[in-house]
Amino acid sequence: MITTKGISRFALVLALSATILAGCDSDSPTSPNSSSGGGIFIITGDFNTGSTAFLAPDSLTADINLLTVHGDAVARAFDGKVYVVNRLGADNILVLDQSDLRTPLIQFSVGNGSNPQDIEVVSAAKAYVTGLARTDVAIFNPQDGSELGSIDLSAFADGDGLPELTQMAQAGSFLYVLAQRLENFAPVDVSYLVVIDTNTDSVIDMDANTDGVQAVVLAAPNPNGIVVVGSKLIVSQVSAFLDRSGGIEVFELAADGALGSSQGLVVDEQMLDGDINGIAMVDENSGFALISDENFANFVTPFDLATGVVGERLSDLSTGFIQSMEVDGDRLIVGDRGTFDRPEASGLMIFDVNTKQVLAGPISTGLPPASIVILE
Ligand SMILES: [Ca+2]
Ligand SMILES: [Ca+2]
Repeated sequence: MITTKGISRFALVLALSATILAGCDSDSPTSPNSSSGGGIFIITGDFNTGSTAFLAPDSLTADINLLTVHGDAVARAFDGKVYVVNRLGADNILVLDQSDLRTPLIQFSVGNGSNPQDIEVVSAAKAYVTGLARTDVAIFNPQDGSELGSIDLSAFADGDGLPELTQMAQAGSFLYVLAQRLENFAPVDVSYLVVIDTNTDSVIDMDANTDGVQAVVLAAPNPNGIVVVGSKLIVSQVSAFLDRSGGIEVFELAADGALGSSQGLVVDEQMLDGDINGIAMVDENSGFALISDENFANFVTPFDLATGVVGERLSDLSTGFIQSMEVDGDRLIVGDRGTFDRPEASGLMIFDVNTKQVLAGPISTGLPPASIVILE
């Protein structure tokens, strides 16, 4: 459904884009409502109450308040299903079919108090789950919620006994797990990238010259984003807040997904002019970083890993808290939560990844947007 509002904005954007692109040999301009796939699922919330919303591929108006979820939740999507990770206090995973986002297929516990952080689904009947209060990567069957096994990572814990296992990514048969290693939310010393062989569900030793099984030491501590794209594995690392010593580390990946060498911090927090809170990648070089400054104002900054060049901050954002952003084809979808003075700025902001210009938004999600997933 294209609304009247959508058509007028579409026409305006076409006119603007035509002006911008005049004289250059670029692709046709991106439409604000040209999703590459099955639409966008959004977790919304005000930290007390959580809900969900959906933006259809051909729409600029979201369907809101589809289903009540935990007030602190994130979503992932795999193979036609949406997985809602209900974090501390709920400690469960809710599974939806993307064809019916109002009716859960199953909701299963991942351990009381486990504070789940991420789920990585490798097949219909096998998923890996991390939790801040667990020292292992748990293996669940997301079809019936049964726990199939566990990969012990307690050897990678810091002094408080917990390794703070958070986000994961898969490449080939390899599972990459971030171990933040924090005490009271601050990095202790180094953080790790733990590599797991999903065929054997065992940790791969990344240092053959040292006794025991080692993980990879990240270039800076406190990782908060991991993306596999093309032949690269890319990790954002915030280090300590306000210290400007984090950045974006790039690893080469072999054709089978095995980890190659690190290029170190290709883009750092000095260049980004703030603390990095996450990344979204367009391709293996071009991406966007979520940045907060010394006043906790939030920004989105484009970068290029091939050249190391950091671009101008995107305009039209409120400077309010941004928890999530994702690339959808030629569009960047940013979840702007608005500011205290401008709560009406809350919603999805849509940008053209090539021109960096705003295409549409804010598109209201009911409660402010907290976690965005692109459906295939
Ligand atoms: Ca710890
Ligand atoms: Ca920092």
